[in-house]
Amino acid sequence: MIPEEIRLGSRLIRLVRGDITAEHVDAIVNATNASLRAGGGVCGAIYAAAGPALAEDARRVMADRGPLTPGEAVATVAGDLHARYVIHALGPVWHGGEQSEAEALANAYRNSIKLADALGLQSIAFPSISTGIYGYPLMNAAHVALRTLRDALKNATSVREVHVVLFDQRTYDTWLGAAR
Ligand code: AR6
Repeated sequence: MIPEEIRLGSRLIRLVRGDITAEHVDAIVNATNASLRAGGGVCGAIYAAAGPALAEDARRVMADRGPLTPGEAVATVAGDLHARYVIHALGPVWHGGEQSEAEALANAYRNSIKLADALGLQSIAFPSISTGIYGYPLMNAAHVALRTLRDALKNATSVREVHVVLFDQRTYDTWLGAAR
């Protein structure tokens, strides 16, 4: 089996090197902050590529429900992206590993898949949540994410294809190592 594709029956996890804003999927996951502000990193890139419709919808969601806690996920429109929704998932800030970071990271992936499934979506693209500005150790995060994605996909009724879009070579190589 080629390491960048993990096949689970009719389901698939594919590791892709690239920019998540170029993905054509039903939902693009954003590694967000608690208040869905544009911010930097992948979040800034997604807001810039999506245009004002996404930012407007994010403000509406925030006004309705208030800030996210780590591990939560909410959906907005995707604006100009080649997707139907953006799912904003809040990963944990790394504090050394003793503050339930792994659980919160797993929840961010699991809740995103659950939300996509509830929306009847088939394909979803994730970035490497928490491993940039939030400082989560990369190999550790990749293992938690892959385990969680594999289990969540088994339980999904609608979602069949997950892309994990890794922006730089080091991140891609580390995820590949974790997948092996
Ligand atoms: N496509 C795919 N991955 C990307 C892209 C892109 N266009 N740009 C960056 N990455 P980060 P976090 C990678 O810092 O650690 C934001 O400001 C990046 O190289 O974006 O969860 C939010 O608003 C890294 O591998 O997210 C929050 O405040 C990965 O995406 C905070 O940062 C995640 O890095 C969240 O921090």
